[in-house]
Amino acid sequence: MESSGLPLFERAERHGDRVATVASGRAYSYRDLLDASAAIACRLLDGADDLNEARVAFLVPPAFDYVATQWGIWRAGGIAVPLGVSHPGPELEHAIVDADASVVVAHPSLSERVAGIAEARGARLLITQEDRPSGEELVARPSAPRLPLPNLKLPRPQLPRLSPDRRAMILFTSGTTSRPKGVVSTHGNIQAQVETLVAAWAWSQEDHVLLVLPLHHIHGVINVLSCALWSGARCTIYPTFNAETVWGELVGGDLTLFMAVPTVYSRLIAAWEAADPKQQRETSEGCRRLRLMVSGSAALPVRVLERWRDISGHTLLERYGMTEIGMALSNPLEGERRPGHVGLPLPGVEVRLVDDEGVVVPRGIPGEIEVRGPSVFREYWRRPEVTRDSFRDGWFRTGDVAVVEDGYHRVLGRSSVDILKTGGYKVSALEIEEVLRTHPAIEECAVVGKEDEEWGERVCGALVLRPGASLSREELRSWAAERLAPYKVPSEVLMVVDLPRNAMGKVTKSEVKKLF
Ligand code: MLC
Ligand code: AMP
Repeated sequence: MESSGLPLFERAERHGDRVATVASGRAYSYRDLLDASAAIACRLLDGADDLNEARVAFLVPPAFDYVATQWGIWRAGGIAVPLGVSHPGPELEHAIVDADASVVVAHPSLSERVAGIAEARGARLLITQEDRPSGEELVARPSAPRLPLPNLKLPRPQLPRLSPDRRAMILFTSGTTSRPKGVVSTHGNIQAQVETLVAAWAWSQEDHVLLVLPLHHIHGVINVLSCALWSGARCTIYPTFNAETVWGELVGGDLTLFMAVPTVYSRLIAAWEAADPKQQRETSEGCRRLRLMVSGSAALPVRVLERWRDISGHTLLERYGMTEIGMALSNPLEGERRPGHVGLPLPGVEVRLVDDEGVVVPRGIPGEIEVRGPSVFREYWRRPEVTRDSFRDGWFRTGDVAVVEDGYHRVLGRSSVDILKTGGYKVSALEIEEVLRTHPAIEECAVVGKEDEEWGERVCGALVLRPGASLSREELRSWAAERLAPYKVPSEVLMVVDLPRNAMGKVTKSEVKKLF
């Protein structure tokens, strides 16, 4: 078959019979992945010779099907738009409509959630073959065509040749604007994001990584999955995080790497503390067999780092990144990993700290992190003005503030109070407020983040109800859960008579925070 021209797939050909992924207890080789993705690419092409950057949205839980679908979209010349499996209808609809997807691929267990959206838009709906545990009943679903099974040999036309500047993926990210915007990365961006981590953290084909993160965000997609598959390594995939399962893999398996958000480490610590002494000893010994454990996506509390070191013997390697830029700063693999710090620029990534005017700040003075290099994304999807405003002289403005101390960067926080990080997910207070305001009982509201050891921040909502209206916390939460991803639903809700405002009548978020 004609090669796609992309090194990822050429490398996979060389890794052939090595195990690429383990999911639902079954191992799949690189050859399985190449065969399945080629067959999916052919089905997507449907006789055409190139998808020419058509958007293919896919709602597939983390497993072999996810990877085969992602590769299939890429190999057909499409843009992969992964959807959040925990997302309710309105979030899925926003992504599908905003990306202007012409094809929607869904796992059979999830297809009903997107079938109506696809139909309303006239988009093609395709269903993946499911990795079903035996005995599970088939659910009723639309009679959409099935994507081919992994080893099904279909007659294959030539797949398109792709250049690195082709758009490859759209990941949705919350910003200060009301709805999430699509971050477009090219194949070249993705390659640069992967290569810098492979070099810095010494990935090799001997590695075996555990994936328990969602696959609609960069941490799971790039740092774990794509780095593993680029390296010829093995990736064991679970559809969701569960502390007991992770401990089981750490004790009984041959993992070499683990990467997660701070909340996951907090959960693992809690599970360890609840275990009996024998289990504690076994799990601690299991951890010591790994060569590296990484934390990122949110600030790692020093207390968590220290507790994890006591339990596992590992000093977590903390790094800093963002959907738009991949990873930018990292503590070293060899050498000092300094608690509370995110280290130095990764190979090939330029980082500078600037003041409000864009002037580089002297050492020791806080400044906004700006990033430049081949791993920086191409654009926000169909938002040329937002894209333009996000760059200054070719540097991407992250909105994060940091300071350099003794050569290492320390992240001090975000420049906007309206961007929260909860469980490693970025959420926009403004987006949540806009949705809450559509509730008939709500007159006004303000959403803020409350600092929290386990979640980083908790989403908190202060509500002013309309005269005579009543609304309980539970009613609000279940109403919001139908409209917002679970991690955006306020976990704390407070009814207030009025919101604190400044002389100009603007809500003062710092005062709202004090209410919680
Ligand atoms: C869930 N709950 C929350 C919550 N999420 N409460 C407060 N804040 C949140 N964010 C509640 C649930 O409603 C539930 O309550 C209870 O907590 C337990 O829920 P759960 O379902 O067990 O939580 P879980 O799904 O296990 O979530 C924890 C998690 C998850 C840490 C595994 O949040 C996660 O996968 N986070 C990773 C996100 C990620 O990949 N981010 C990277 C973005 S990329 P109840 O009452 O129902 O029991 C990026 C760039 C970079 O940031 O640098 O990497
Ligand atoms: P996202 O927009 O979901 O890609 O999340 C990126 C954001 O996560 C960054 O802009 C930072 O605010 C935050 N972040 C990532 N890693 C770290 C870290 N190690 N410490 C503090 N914040 C981090």
